[in-house]
Amino acid sequence: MRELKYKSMLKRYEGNPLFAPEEFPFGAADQVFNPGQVRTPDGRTILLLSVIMRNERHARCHVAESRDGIHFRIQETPLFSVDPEKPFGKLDFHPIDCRVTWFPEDGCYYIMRPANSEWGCCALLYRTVDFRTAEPMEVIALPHNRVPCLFPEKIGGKYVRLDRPYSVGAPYEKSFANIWISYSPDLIHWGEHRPLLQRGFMPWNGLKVGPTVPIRTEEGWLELIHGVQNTFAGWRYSLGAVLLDLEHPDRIIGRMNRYLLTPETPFERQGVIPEVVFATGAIADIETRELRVYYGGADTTVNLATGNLDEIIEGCRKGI
Ligand code: BMA
Repeated sequence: MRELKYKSMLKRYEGNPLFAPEEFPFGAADQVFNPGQVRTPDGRTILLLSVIMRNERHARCHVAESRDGIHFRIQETPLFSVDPEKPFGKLDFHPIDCRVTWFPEDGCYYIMRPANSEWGCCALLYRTVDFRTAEPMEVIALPHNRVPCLFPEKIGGKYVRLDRPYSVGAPYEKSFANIWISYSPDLIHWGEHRPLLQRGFMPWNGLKVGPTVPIRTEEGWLELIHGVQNTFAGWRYSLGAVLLDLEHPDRIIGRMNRYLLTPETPFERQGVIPEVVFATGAIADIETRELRVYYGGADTTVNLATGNLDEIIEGCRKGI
């Protein structure tokens, strides 16, 4: 591979991709991508892989588990697959892009994810304790909304989430999107919606910005975002970062203008959907200050990039 010219704050793992469809152990897959990600209290890394099998009509989600964050064992039975008989099953024909939040106060993981069907794309909420089964809780966003991300603790006594509702009315390829924040007493009923971050502060996010699961740091909530640029050759997805006030997460206290990661390697530039790096969250080690981002490349592979928390927070604060 040709040497990349610019140093990124996120360093790609030299063994990328971590998951490629050719190596999927349970049949012929075309896409293994966009993983939900979380670290368990006992230090395991859990990924919720978005999987599209060759010649299957619908996607599935398989859980992968690792002790070292590099070598994973994939569970054969999907955590989510399409079954119209299941609760919310008739809304749910494309179970990908899970957002996972470990919520210590409730002693469980919450999974928010898009559910796509002929009814449009709404968002579902699940709860799990073991990633073997997930209990369906509620439909928590109307179409079109595919990106709710839950904060890992209550703030001001309420659950808080970020999401990215679609604009409606524009032609699909021009439909823009911004990040909103909202609150709930019980995870089921959401309100007090407010706009938080607007697209278009740099060309790499000219069309859309969307959230990931926020990470608590001493300096504020570190929030990785995706940004979409509309080019004549199609959409290009990059990753960026903003910092939110710990007690008032509706306040942006820092924002990197540069992207953190943009499609540059063959795994990111070529695949089913070219020019995509896409993350649903990241895993931070507050002690070692390492940030690990498991991200989809070109909607085809799973890759890893690591960075230093302080450097990224500083980047947000300085607005580089
Ligand atoms: C988004 C989502 C992601 C995907 C990205 C690029 O809207 O659908 O699953 O990675 O588009 O195709």
